[in-house]
Amino acid sequence: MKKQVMISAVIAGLLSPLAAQAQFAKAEDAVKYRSATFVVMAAHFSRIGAVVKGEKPFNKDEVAANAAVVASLAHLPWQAFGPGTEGGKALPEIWKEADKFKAGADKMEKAIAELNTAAKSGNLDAIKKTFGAAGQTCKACHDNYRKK
Ligand code: ASC
Repeated sequence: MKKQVMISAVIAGLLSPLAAQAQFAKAEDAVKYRSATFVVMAAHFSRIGAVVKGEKPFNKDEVAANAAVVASLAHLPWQAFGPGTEGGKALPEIWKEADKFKAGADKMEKAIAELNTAAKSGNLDAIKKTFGAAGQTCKACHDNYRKK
C-alpha cells in the first residue's frame, strides 16, 4: 500500500508539468474547448454587465459568484491555442503574433482578477470600474484576433 502511494506520487509529480499544457487529440477539440470556455465566461460576465448597466438589481453575492466563475475560467482558453490549432473564430494572426496575443491574454486575466477582487468587496463603484476595464481587454482581443 505504502509503495503504491509512493508510486502514485512519483507519477503525479512527473505529470504535473504537463498539466499546464493541454492535451488535445485533434485541433478541432482545442477549438471546441476554447470556444466553450469563452461561451461560459461571456454568460457569467454579461450577468455582471446587466447589474453594471442597471438592468438588474445589485445582489452582492450573485455578482461575486459570477465574478469567481469568470476568474477561474479566464485561465483556461489560452492552453487551447497551441501550434496547429488554427480554426473556429480565431484569426491566423494569433499564431503569427503569439507574444502579442499572450500579452493580451495576461492583461485580460489581470483585469478579471481585479474585477473578482472588487466583486468580493461588494463595492458597486469598484465593480463598475473594473468591469469596464475588463470588458476593454475582451474587446481589444476580439478586435485584433477574432473573425467578425
Ligand atoms: C461581454 C462579452 C464580451 C465582452 C466584450 C466587451 O459581455 O460577451 O465578449 O463583454 O463585448 O467589449
